[in-house]
Amino acid sequence: MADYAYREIEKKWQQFWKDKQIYKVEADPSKPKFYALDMFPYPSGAGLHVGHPLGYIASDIVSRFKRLQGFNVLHPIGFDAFGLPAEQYAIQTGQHPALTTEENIARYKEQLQNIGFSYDWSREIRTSDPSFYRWTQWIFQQLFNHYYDEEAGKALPINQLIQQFEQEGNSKVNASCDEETPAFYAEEWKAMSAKQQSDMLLNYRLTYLADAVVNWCPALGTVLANDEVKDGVSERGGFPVERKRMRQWMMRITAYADRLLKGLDEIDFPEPVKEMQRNWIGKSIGAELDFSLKGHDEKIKIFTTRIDTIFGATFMVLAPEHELVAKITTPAQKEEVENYVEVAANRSERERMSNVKVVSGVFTGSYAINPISGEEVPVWIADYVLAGYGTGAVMAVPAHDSRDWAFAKHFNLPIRPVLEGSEETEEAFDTKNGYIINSDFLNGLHVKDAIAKAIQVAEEKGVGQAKVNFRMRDAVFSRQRYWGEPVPVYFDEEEVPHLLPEEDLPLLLPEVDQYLPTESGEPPLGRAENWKYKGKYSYELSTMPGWAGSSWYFYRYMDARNEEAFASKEAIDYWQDVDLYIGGSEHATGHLLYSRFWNKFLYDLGLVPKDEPYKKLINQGMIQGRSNLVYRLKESNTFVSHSLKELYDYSTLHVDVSLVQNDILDIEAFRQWRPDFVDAEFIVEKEGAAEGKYLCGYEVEKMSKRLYNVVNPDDVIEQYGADTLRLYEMFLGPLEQFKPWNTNGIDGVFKFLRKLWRLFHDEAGNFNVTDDTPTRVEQKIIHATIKKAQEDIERYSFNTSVSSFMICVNELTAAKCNKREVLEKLVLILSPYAPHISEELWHLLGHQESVTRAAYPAFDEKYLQEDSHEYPISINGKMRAKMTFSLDVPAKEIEREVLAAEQVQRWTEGKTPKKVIIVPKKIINIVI
Ligand code: ANZ
Repeated sequence: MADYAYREIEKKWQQFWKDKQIYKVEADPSKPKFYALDMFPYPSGAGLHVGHPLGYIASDIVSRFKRLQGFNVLHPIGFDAFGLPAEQYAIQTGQHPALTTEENIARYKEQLQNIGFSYDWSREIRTSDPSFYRWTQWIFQQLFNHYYDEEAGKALPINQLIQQFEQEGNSKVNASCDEETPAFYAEEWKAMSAKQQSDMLLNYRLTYLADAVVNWCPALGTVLANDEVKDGVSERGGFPVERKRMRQWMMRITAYADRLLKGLDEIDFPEPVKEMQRNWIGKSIGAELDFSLKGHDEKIKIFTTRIDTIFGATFMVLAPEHELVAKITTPAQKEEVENYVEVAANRSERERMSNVKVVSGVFTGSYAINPISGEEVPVWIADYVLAGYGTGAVMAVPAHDSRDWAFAKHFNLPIRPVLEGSEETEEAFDTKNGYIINSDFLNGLHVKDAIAKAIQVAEEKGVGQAKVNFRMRDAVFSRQRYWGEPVPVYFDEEEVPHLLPEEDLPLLLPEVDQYLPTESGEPPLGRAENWKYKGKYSYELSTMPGWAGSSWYFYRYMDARNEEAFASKEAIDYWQDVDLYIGGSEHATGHLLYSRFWNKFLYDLGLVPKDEPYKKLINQGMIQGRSNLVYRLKESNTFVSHSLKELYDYSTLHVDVSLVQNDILDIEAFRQWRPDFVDAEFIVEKEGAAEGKYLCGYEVEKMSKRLYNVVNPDDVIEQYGADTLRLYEMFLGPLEQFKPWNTNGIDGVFKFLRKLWRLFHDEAGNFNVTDDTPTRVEQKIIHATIKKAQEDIERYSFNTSVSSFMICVNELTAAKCNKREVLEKLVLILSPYAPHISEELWHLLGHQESVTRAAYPAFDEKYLQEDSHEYPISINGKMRAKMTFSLDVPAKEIEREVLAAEQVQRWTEGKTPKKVIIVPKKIINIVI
């Protein structure tokens, strides 16, 4: 083989790996394990672009490196195969989403295989496969069958709770449950009907049915989770989202809020992801206080983080949705209040929170009584108070809260400062670090002590207590869509939900005639004919959300074909957890919170060994597109080149990047591109390097079909090979950074591989490697590179490794080194990055086994040591000279030679120095 024939080489070894099942892995207790996981892709119709494999390449490098280091590496891939796009396509074309999904997966697989990933394909999973979603349904059932016991600090079987209800009611139960859950005695429990008992238990189950205000997206015909809604529109498709009250399956993730928060301290996640999760969970420590109402029996419960400011509470505000609003509104205020409530109902929480500058609200006509000071204060409603947070009611302290301040100013309500130094301020004085004034028994106390004191008094009076609040809400789990996991539940005549017996799982997704809601507004599953449990009971008609399967999929890879369990105990005991997880930062609060929650639940049940599923997370940055632009003269079909465009009146168009090389447009290809360009004319460059050519402009933006800047990895592989693609993606810059796909540098990487190839071949192209002993210089080159490459991988710095490989090959080329001892090591350390060429060279070097089965070479410090050092010589603190000494020269000898040297004597002028200090391998100091 004369030249570096990457096409043949890559095809050959991909086939070899497949035939020999090189990447198949089994649990092997004699070896340490390493689990490297990629966030599995949703197989979209567009296929992969060069941005998608970035993280996959990085995790593949780590996997290959760990294998060479003797680890047993689990490195699987699969497909997050349920989802909206396939279903939208089904609605438009009638094609079954399963078919679309199958086609898309086939394309993804081919593209992934072309890149030479070391995946164990025998463990491939698809969340839409009944053998997989059977276990998603099974986990759902376990959630239904458990409640969260605060005392035990973990999930326990619901049967234990039922027993307790039977024996002593729920007064001693300390469990996560709906706030409105009433207290009852054992007798009352026993007297309840089956339906009543079922409803009561729903207040405790970890997955439950409830009426919830949800994000309803009419265009998609479904409910969306908070993290699927961005700025009031659906994340997918950008359709408007409304607030609506609906009966939904919910996940009681709030039961795990505290553990989800604490767990963050133990895992190695990027700080921004941790911060986003902390904010999402939103733990806030404060107090609840009951204000009684003048003329009513009901009390208003408020949540405050600043009970120390209780003497500054000059009015109260309820959320417009608060249940007491209708009751306490006086006849005179009724009309105004009702109008206000109606308008507020149509504004999303986000809008209400972000639009704080527009102050609005209405007085209810009622007064409440401050339970600590006894003062009477007016009760208002305003939409800056959210129904879903805390208790949906606040005591307003305008002197110290900016929203309350704005409200008081607008409606001319009293403002009473209760913190030292706040009397004169022209805005809310918001500090947690000061002393209390104007507050009776709290006067003179520091905020912290005042909080403690006020809580103590409230408790003594029986009007309040300390309270921890979380911003996080329980997660809506229903989707009114077709292409998702069916919920394994049926309803009896009294609408009591029952789980399907385990032996009836999986509950298969039924066939329907159309993927649309029914006439009566039921989800698409309502169209399935004769779809009843035992021929008579209705199934749940909503399906699970996209995050169901991805909340536990990483366990399935451990034992992907098991039919008895989601994975065997042995497999889970061996693989334990994910050592390295690589994926996009867009999953920071969705998938990464939900899967941590499910994991903690499985941990509570003793089914998995670790409380946290992922040890380390890396977010790969996005590869942006580098778009090319052409400039068309207004109302003509003439295009003007980039540097001349300012002389004309033009409009800018995106041109497909495949028609452009190094920003030079292929004019003929452009004319063929679209019919209206067939007779396009061009005003070309008049001078410079691009003289006579049409020079395009460029812009860095999101990679997208619409902008014609999508680069398909298949094309890059065709032109340069997969090894070049892999190296190049890493070479682009640090893994976590956003960076444009700029093909201008790819030639350099390709040339590097050809140069590497030539190290092993003579001029005539014959393989030519000798068994001669390497020189010290050659040893130093290779050992320094081994050291650097290993350290780089260990800190996930892949771009710097690639440059050190380049330097190494340049230096070995300059040294004309073709020695086996050196080149073998080079092949090994390069093999995680460029596995195909490495496998080829490894075999050319005479090995029969795959390079992936070899061992990572150790670097030997002895070659890295310098044998001499150039000492700077400082005389009375000034750098005066430099002298080089071999490292084996004793200090006494160095001193003698230095003092005798002419360049030193010039400064010592014959005097005997007071001191000579020699810091080995650093510096020589002389003091005269
Ligand atoms: C009195 C007070 C005085 C407050 C003061 C703040 C400053 P975080 O930290 O986010 O939990 N609040 C309570 N429930 C609310 C709701 N449903 N909608 C809007 N605001 C609500 O904030 C808790 C604080 O936010 C509470 O403490 C309450 O105002 C307000 F100088 O009570 B505070």
